[in-house]
Amino acid sequence: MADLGRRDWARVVVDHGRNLLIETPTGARLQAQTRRITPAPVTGDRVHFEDLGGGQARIDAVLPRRTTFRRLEGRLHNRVVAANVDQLLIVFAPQPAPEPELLDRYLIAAHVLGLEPLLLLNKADLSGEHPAAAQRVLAGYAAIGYPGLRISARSGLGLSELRDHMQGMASLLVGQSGVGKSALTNALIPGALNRVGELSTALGTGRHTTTTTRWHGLADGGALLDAPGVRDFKLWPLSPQELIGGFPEFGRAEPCRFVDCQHQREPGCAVLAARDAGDIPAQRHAHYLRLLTQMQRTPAWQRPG
Ligand SMILES: Nc1nc2c(ncn2[C@@H]2O[C@H](COP(=O)(O)OP(=O)(O)O)[C@@H](O)[C@H]2O)c(=O)[nH]1
Ligand SMILES: [Mg+2]
Ligand SMILES: [Zn+2]
Repeated sequence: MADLGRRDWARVVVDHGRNLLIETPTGARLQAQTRRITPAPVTGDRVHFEDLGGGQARIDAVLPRRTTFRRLEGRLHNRVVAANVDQLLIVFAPQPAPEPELLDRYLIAAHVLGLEPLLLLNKADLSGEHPAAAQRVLAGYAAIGYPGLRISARSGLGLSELRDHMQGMASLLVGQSGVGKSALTNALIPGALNRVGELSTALGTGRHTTTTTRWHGLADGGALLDAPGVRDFKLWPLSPQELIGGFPEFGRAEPCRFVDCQHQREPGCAVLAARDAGDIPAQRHAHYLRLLTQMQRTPAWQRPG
């Protein structure tokens, strides 16, 4: 039997479908084509490759993934956009105004996919009314138990603390457009975007550079991944139990009368009682109900592969 462990492996740092850029443990970067293999390699994957010379390589296999990050595309297509991510850095800002429901969807995804969530309130250098509202959003999540940091890509506030949180981890930046993900990538890794931009141009697929996820390796073995161009983030079909797991404050309410309670309008529901008492944020429960209804309307309510 072939000893796969002794063949060359590399990290996928940019993927454009079947055209990829891979980086070997010694830092060499190669343009790679992939065979028709399953799963198709994505950014963050560790792959086995054959060096074809002249900076070209062919990917033969994808090593087992520790984790994946996905999103729903279209109605049912569950697309893996990055592999081997440890932590989700969920960025929001005073401007554009926070979308708590989007933040909730990212937090649910982190729970279901086994990623550590860290909320980042960027642009904390700004002052005034909008920043106060954003600060309340961060405080609300802190009360539920979600960790968060106030940072500024512009002034550098909080970035050393953020670096501590990133130590040795592969961290994926997510969040709505305009919150400062690119600015943050450049603040944490000066020149990172230019470097990858040049490499992507070399791939001859420059037009994709704004939509693909990129892996920026860090000296301590960790990495920062940014996924520019994602306008929205939709969850794939989840079971009620998976959804509920994304609301840890529900689990802290007293047990409900029915063990399989979905906290909609069941009698003896402790979650509804806690919401009415103000112990569970009404907005979080409303988001939960909306997502539950959406999931139940999905034609094939099944776990996508
Ligand atoms: N005041 C302030 N502006 C910022 C900060 N970070 C980013 N911005 C600005 O916000 C806008 C969007 O930033 P960008 O990095 O492109 O956001 P992205 O769409 O999430 O990648 C730009 O005009 C940035 O200069 C920050 O920490 N403070
Ligand atoms: Mg950007
Ligand atoms: Zn209940």
